Amino acid sequence: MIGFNTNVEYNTAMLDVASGFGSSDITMGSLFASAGGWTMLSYVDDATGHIGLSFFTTTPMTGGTGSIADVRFHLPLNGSSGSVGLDVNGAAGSETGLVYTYSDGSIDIDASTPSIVGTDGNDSYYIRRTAYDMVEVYAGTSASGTPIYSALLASISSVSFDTGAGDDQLIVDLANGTPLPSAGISYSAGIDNDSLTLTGNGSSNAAYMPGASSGSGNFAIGASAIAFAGVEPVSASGLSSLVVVTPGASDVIQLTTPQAGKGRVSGTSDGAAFSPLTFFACGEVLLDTPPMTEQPATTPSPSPPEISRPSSTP
Ligand SMILES: [Ca+2]
Ligand SMILES: [Ca+2]
Repeated sequence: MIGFNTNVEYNTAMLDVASGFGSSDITMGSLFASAGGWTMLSYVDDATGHIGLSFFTTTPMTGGTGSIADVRFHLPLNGSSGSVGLDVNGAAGSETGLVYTYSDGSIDIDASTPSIVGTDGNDSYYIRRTAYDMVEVYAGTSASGTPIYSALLASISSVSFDTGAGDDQLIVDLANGTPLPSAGISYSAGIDNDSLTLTGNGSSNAAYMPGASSGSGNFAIGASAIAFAGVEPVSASGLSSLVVVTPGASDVIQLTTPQAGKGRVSGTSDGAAFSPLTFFACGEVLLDTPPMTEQPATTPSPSPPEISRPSSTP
């Protein structure tokens, strides 16, 4: 029997690991997994910041490179940027001819780019700016309960949502102003039927810019944007001005009224379908189908909104 024990001590103010025996955050690393024959036991005490790892095998391995265990650290909500040390230790010396040494490590944390990762099920996230210029993210469809994430808007550069499989939704509330940091919001919605909803208080201007590949694009608000991928229905309401900018040179656009007071833009641009946009309660809606030789005229659209599009073609 060949075996050894390793401990990793970490700072619980800056890192989280799922607690208990066989923690879901600890997996056998590539070296031992590929060598075969190794057994790994793990125990995490997240209250004190202790990871205990035991490895043993009955079959000597010939050698190789890679990890022996992979630990998935999480940042606590509202964690701060900085470097946090990892104290790696274990029994001194060697066992059964196995020679090993330990060295400490560290993790550099960049808290300015928070990433919210969803599940394989249906996830809903709601993001808003507060009256005190904080960004708050809630799990759900409104600002109810405790935020799962919050930070000063000025202290972050971007927010990412990676929602994976399932019918996911992201609601961006502009009621207190834009919650978009300088580098914007990234929304990677994964497979299944995912939605993006923008709600304003009548004062924001926004531009819906579907990308060349279906389900992708940008929703620009002010100098920043929501970059999305894998999104099917998009909806926007309560905007002062909404511009739809198609990516290609040849568009086939349908304008429909799915229900009273709501408009819907769908169609293809250069033959590729773009995610349909449903809109309502917008001051004006412009359809910008480049290339253009003139600026589009604007049409006030109280309710239901009307669409104006450039009358000239290049
Ligand atoms: Ca999804
Ligand atoms: Ca999901």
